[in-house]
Amino acid sequence: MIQVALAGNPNTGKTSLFNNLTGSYEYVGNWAGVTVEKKVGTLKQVPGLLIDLPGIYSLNPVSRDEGVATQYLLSEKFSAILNIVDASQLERNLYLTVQLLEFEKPLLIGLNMIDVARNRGIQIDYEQLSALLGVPIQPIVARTGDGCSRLPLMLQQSSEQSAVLFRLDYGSILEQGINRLTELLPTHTNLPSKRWIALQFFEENPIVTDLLSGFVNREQLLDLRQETERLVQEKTGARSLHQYIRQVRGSFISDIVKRSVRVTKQATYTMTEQVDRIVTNKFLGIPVFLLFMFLVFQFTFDWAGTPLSDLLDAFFTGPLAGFFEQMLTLAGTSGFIEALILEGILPGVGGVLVFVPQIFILFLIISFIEDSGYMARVAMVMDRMMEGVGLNGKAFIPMIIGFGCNVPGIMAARTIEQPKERLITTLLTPLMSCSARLTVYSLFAGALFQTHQALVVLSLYVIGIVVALLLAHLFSTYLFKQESSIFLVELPPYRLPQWKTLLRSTWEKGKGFIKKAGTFIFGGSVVIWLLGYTGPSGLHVDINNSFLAAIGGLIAPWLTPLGFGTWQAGAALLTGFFAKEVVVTTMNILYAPSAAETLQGAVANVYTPLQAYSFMAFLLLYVPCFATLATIRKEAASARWTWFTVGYALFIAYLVALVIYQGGRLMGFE
Ligand SMILES: Nc1nc2c(ncn2[C@@H]2O[C@H](COP(=O)(O)OP(=O)(O)OP(=O)(O)O)[C@@H](O)[C@H]2O)c(=O)[nH]1
Ligand SMILES: [Mg+2]
Repeated sequence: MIQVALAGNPNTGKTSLFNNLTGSYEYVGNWAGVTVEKKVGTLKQVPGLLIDLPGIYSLNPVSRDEGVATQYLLSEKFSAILNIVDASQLERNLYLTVQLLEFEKPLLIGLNMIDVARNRGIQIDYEQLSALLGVPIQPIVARTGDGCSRLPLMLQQSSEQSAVLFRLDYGSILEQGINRLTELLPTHTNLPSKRWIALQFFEENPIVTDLLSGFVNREQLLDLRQETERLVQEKTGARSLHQYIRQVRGSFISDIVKRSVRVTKQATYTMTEQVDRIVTNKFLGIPVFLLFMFLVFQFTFDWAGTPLSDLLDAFFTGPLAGFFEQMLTLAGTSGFIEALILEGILPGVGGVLVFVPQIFILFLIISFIEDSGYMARVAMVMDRMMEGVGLNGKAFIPMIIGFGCNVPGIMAARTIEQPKERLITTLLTPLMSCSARLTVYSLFAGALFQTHQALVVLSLYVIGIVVALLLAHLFSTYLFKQESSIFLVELPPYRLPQWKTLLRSTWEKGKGFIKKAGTFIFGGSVVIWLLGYTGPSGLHVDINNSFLAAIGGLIAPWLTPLGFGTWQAGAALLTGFFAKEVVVTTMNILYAPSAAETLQGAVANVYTPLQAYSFMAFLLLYVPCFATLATIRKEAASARWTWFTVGYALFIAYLVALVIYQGGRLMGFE
């Protein structure tokens, strides 16, 4: 069985190919840094595993996700490397290829994006290139699958052969240094190529340096590096050893490119350039983004989402409930079971499922942002504002992904280079309004703000962003020592996403929501209903004397200053800790809308618009859900920071809701 590692620069189509060859679906998007963990898949055509890795520019890692790739190559057993190279940016991509060749494992190049290269008039002589590098090359279009079907067999062949010997001449001084270092290395270890290790060490690759200090005296190592660097500087005038090595590789590569590539027409990026002139404009950038978001909500609510959702609701509460009622009567079930199903499970699960249209529309639009190339632009546009608060534009990418679900958002923070900025982003991404919270907004906005739904919801998203930025400023000033920041984001060319990819990506995000409804929310409905049905005084009590009322009543007084000091609100918020949609489930069971009335009607009777807005703001900011906290715990590797998140979130939520409600009353709203 073969085991092949996929390696290549970011955003070159590795995951697209992985999905194609393994039949799985992993996250694909048009910006650098989509994949942040290694993913293993089973090859369809030949027995073997394919391992998708985060994209890297070099084996010398800068950020945490890049470290994953280098670490994998160093510590895992695999039979070959499949190096994905972007044909439209050959010269830059080959820099990594050279380092992979030096690694001396069987290597195969998948030359991807040849469709893009062709459009730009880039003609590559594959055979010549393959001969110059000494490895097989297969041209492919990973997005459509063209040329990909030959890869598995080629991989199998490569895996059986030994690696070709690749020797780039680094000049006598460095070669001497390399020899001296390799002599220091023990012979019987499962280390990769010694030459590779030596070169990476001279380049100051931290992972390799750590690895080496397990075998060789650290001081001896550093002395050797210093001496070699000094000699190289004297002889060549290079600034550093690192720069010198880059230079040698660079001139080798440009020579190869000169001999195998012909550009037949002048590059024209007119479409991308014209769009960028507006979208990334210094003054227009942020307004354009806000307008885009506004249209998103207009679409999600007024134009498509809510009408569809109303239809679903009518179906659930009408024909479906009727059908269940008849079936239960026919089966002659007890009153208890009947109540459990008709007043607990059906409204509990159905009440959340009716929001499927809104959520899927939102996911469709997020997928569009991801796959079109707009994502990196938003990061760039936001960079100046983010820098003002001690982060950089890249931190905005996790936040946008967080609009879908906070969990992948937090994972995306791995691509941020500075540890401090990464941690702050991890801690603040939960303030982004995720799709689960959208169900609650839909409920309240539909009940109390019918004419301005999109605007009200947009304002909540903006509150989340603004609070996150303010806190980022606070945290980076008072909690962490300052570190200098670099902002490197690549602007990929815009690509019109394919429908197939978009729908697939939407479904992959949305299916979790449906699954949750069938499992977690289903179970939650049963528990919540039981807690509302039973009480300290016995079975089947009035709901106001139930356990649920007792539990909710404990925190209700605390909520009174915020405008929603009822036990129902208290109970709903408590259950929301498990998943934010469960708030809707709880309300559906608690307010038990009758046939003549919808839940929205019931809510409109209990809340004023001001109270509703305060409630939504509180729900947006208070404790992250359980899954999000677990992710923070893992990514920040600290229980303390996890508790810190719970603490600051509760505090800020209380403060903001208080200001909204009390301020609103002072201004004469009710
Ligand atoms: N035109 C064209 N687009 C492609 C091709 N292969 C991939 N893409 C697109 O390129 C973008 C990046 O694809 P991914 O598969 O996510 O790239 P990746 O190498 O896994 O990226 P990272 O995980 O960030 O390192 C997506 O928008 C793909 O649809 C191709 O052959 N031609
Ligand atoms: Mg990827």
